[in-house]
Amino acid sequence: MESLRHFSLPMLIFHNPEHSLHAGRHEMFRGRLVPCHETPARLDHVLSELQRRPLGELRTPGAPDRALLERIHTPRYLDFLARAWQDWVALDPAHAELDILPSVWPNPALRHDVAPLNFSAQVGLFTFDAGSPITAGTWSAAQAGAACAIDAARAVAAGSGSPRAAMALTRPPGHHAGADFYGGYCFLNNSALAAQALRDAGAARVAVVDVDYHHGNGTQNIFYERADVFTTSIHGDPRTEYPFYLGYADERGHGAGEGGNLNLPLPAGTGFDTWSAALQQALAAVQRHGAQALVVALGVDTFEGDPISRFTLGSPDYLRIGAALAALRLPTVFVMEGGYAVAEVGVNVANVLQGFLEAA
Ligand code: Q9C
Ligand code: ZN
Repeated sequence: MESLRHFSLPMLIFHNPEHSLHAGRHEMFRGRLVPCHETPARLDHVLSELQRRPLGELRTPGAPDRALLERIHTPRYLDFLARAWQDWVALDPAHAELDILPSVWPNPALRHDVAPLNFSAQVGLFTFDAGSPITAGTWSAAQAGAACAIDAARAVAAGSGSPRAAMALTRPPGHHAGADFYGGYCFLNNSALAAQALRDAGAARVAVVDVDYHHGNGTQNIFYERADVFTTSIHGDPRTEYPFYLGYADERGHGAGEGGNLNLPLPAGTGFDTWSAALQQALAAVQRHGAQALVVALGVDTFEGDPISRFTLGSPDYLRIGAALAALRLPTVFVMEGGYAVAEVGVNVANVLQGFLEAA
């Protein structure tokens, strides 16, 4: 740790003290319910690695800011998440032992503008997959996670003397969640909330760089028509990789947001050399956009050992990712997203932070 001593300002790490309240049992996969990949143990491994390797000061978040939540998500969606569990158990007390999963969805030929009264129909209205169970503690965990993202953003935005970087160390993740839908294990879009908090704190232009293996469809969707938040994502080619229906290179933003989104899809099997060339492209675009602050949607499911992903990055590569991000010299908020090689998630996340701090 000799090399870390010269940091004048520590990184602040806001960790979600309620994350383990969200613990789904099963996700649907090829006709069966299989154990969830997105587990509380993931975050426990990061916390224990940060105990071993002190890269920042751990903090717990304050209360979630409902007004800010409503700048990213719709009130009808937030209200659904807030009461979903009680509505589910009210249908049948035996439901208390079961997760909420959808069984019916409105495809584009059906109506999305009216919220049905039937509970299962509501669930399908607000999600796009059957892999993201809602449990008794999902809403509490998601809100505390959103508070981590907001507090991390406000910490780096606080002005001179504030640290140049902070992290929201949280689960469930967020980048697949849109203004009024959940999916991909995500409920509240923590990265989008961090970007909005940075905007509200005075950064005229903010960039979100999404390095998770999966395309950040929720974040792209939220900012697609806005000029003030540039979004870029490096991810598995959606022709073969989740979330399949978004993430192509021709999606460049719309209206005022035209040119404000850059997708860099890469084929399954991609290794670090090709991946880091894509990162350089993404970072050059961030600079061209004139961003004054950066949000990193930090998934480490690009790791070679990840059970549901197909890039081949090794643990030392995450040090170089951190250093590349630090070269932008921007106030930076890291937001924890995916990564399912549970035992290695801690080392890989800590490597990004260490690489960033050593280059800072
Ligand atoms: N059998 C994030 O990394 N399902 N979400 C994959 C696996 C969805 C990943 C199917 C993967 C979502 C935040
Ligand atoms: Zn992912």
